[in-house]
Amino acid sequence: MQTKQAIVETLIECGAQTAFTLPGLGITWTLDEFHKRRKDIRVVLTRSEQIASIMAQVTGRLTGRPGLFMGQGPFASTTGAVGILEAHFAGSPMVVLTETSDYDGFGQYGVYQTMTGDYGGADIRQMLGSITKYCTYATEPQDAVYGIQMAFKHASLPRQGPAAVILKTPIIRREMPASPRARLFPSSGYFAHTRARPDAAAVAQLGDMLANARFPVIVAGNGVVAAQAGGKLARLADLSGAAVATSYNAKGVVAEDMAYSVGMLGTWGMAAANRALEQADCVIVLGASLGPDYTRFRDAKLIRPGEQTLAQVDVDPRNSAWVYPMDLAVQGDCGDVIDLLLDRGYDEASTRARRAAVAAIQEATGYWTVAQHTAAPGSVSLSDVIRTFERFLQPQDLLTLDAGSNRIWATSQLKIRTPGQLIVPGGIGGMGWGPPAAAAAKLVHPDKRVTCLVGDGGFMMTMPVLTTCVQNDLPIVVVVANNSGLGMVRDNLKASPIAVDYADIDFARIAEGLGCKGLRVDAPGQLDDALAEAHRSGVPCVIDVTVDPESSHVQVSHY
Ligand SMILES: Cc1ncc(C[n+]2csc(CCOP(=O)(O)OP(=O)(O)O)c2C)c(N)n1
Ligand SMILES: [Mg+2]
Repeated sequence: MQTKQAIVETLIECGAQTAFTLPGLGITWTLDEFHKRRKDIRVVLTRSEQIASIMAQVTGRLTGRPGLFMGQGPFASTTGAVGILEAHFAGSPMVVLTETSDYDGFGQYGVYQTMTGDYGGADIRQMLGSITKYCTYATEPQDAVYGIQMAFKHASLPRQGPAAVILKTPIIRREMPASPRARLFPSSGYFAHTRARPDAAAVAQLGDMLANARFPVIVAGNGVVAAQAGGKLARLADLSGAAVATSYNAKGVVAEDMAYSVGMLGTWGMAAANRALEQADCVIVLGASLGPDYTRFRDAKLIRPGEQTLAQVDVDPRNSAWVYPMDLAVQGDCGDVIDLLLDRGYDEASTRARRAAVAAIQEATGYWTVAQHTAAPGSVSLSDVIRTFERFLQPQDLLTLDAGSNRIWATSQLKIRTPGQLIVPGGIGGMGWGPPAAAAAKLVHPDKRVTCLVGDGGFMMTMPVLTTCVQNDLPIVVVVANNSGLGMVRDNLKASPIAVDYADIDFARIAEGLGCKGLRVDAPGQLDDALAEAHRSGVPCVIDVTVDPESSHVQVSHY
């Protein structure tokens, strides 16, 4: 057996169902083996490594199992770094399979494509080593098999993230040794794992904190998403009356139209969430890192060590009491901790008082309304776009976001009524993430309607994903908030705009050329019909929405 066959067998054994790739050199050498096993593992051809890596990351995020990205060394580690880095920051399980591109061992002899780390070349191990949680370099055939097994193991264990296997290219076509001294074993035994249970006494103390506080606020993060514990959290909030605020990654982990919800924190979140933290005497952080993006760079008014009672739960003890000192830090899976918290009683009178406090905050901050902004004739405002989404989104929908002003209008104004419906680039927030994310979401959930909201800038980066959607029958709908430029940067530059304006582009016509349906919207109210028509069409569709450049994220940023 050649190594390439063992590689494909091992990937299948490790549970990989789909490989996203744009192949080259060593990866090309493996493809005939994928062809033989095409009933057991699907290979999705993308139009760039960037798109492949994002699709793999989102597959990991949505399934909880590593998404697989394969690409040739120089490109997987550069163009493809976008999705890997997002997985690294957002804790998405993902495996990267790549190679050194040194052909039949010419790493020392020249500089074309060489990624071995030899003189004149580049060191892919260093490049990927800094953006993955596990990175191995397989220089022998058996290392390739064991490396893949370990990559799936590391990517899957908390805190989940990307793991890379770099193959020294010549081994891919070499024979597997019949009985290597470093013996190989079947994959499944390497995934043996039982979760560490949280300490019952510590959770009892946490329960006392929650029960005895005047106004407790729970901050839910990615850990609640990863533990799929949104439903339990909703029950706990119902029972205890605690307000639930979320990080950016966890926006919508509980329905944002519930009485206990105050939405997402931060400058680009909801005023109600920030106000709730200001008023809290107790903050319980569940699986959230408390990163600067949603704590407003440790805003002194929000989380106040010494003044509020603070507790943090995380699967990784290094991530508790990281950004702020805590009164209590509990190691454990958020779902397990919430289970224990649900087991105790909460005083009904204080639950009622807390609910009234949340309602007062919602009322005072205009939680139930979308900010108004009227557009110039012939265009729509981002306020109009978000209002349409409030009407449009049903339980069968998934929505992916991208970057820019359009995203900030969504995170700060749109209430997600179906838990888990929103899929965001909460790691690095790269432009161009939303369209491949939507394509991957449709692959994972073919029964759902999938829509992406993206700016014209972001869409131009990954527009070719639509051709993969056509090829694989993935009828996603992309709503392009087209303000002819990098709106967010333009708004920040204010009076001295430079390097922010694009010429007008007709994305509906481009869509037709790519084999999709294209629609145009240039007046408020038209988007409702366009969304309905696009989703009825059953083919990938682009809705080019002329957005008033005056419609800015500054209008909805909180303090
Ligand atoms: C890949 C990448 N490059 C640069 C940035 C920095 N950035 C954030 S928003 C933005 C402008 C986005 O423009 P567009 O997608 O058209 O959205 P708009 O702000 O116009 O709604 C830029 C350049 C980024 N987030 N990602
Ligand atoms: Mg734009």
